[in-house]
Amino acid sequence: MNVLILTGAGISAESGIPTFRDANGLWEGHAFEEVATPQGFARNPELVQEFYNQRRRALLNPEIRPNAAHVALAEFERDHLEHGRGDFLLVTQNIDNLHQRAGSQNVLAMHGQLLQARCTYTEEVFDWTADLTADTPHPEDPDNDALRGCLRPNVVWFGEMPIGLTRIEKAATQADLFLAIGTSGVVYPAAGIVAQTSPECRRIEVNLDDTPASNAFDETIRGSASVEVPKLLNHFKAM
Ligand code: BV8
Repeated sequence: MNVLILTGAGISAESGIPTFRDANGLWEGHAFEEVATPQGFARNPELVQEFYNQRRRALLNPEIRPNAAHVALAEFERDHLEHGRGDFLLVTQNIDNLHQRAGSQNVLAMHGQLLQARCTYTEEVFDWTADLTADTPHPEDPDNDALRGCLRPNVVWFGEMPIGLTRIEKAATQADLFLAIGTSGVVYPAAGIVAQTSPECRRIEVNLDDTPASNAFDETIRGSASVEVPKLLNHFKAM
């Protein structure tokens, strides 16, 4: 049984990371065009850098930890691969590192990662936990003032190409089980992955609310990820 998982901000909500579209969502006070587009970054790099600096600092708070849903996914993946039950790929739209910290191995962060920075000249990617500002020196050429401020968050903004689309499409066409967890099904191409699965694939949506993508699923489970995901994965483990 080949398994493909897609997660969104809802899986990290119970870990204390605000989602995008809930009342106190991340975009609160900011139109996404301002803080999550290349145009917004070109218009006001300080605002955008600070938007991500705040989220990076918050993510590094020791209070923010993987929850039972992240842990259950990592345990299911280990068991699935140890018993040679088929392929497993976890695609996340989230830019936090909670899946990786929970022990998931086959994680594809299709919208990039908050704890990485990318050089706008060379595209080189660096692990990054500090603030990014216009004065941030290039980590490999710190004395070169011409390179100061050349690093941006390694995240995919609106209008930019998400990461790993070919790999995702291949996994979707070969999936026997597709779980979408904690995503509002609004942002493409992530929301279109369910339509790339074959008619034989069992598609299940785990989410608090109905979404525009709900009708594309064979089953919808309404509830909190930290409760519903461990329950659902235990059911499949027993199969
Ligand atoms: C692209 C990184 C082209 C940065 C993000 C018109 C129609 C269709 C598409 C478009 C259009 N106009 C423009 C587009 C394309 C656009 C798009 O989809 N726009 C939308 C708004 C209409 N997409 C893009 O631009 C993408 N790129 O298309 O490129 C291209 C193609 C080829 C070559 C070159 C270019 C890029 C999109 C990526 C943008 N970057 N994030 C950052 O994070 O700051 S998107 C951002 O939204 C996050 O990544 C987030 O993951 C994503 C989606 O949000 P969700 O994860 O779903 O979170 P949300 O809050 O919305 O929902 C949470 C859900 O969880 C809710 O349903 C809630 O009920 C539930 N929940 C809450 N708590 C719990 C829970 N569930 C369970 N348990 C709980 N406890």
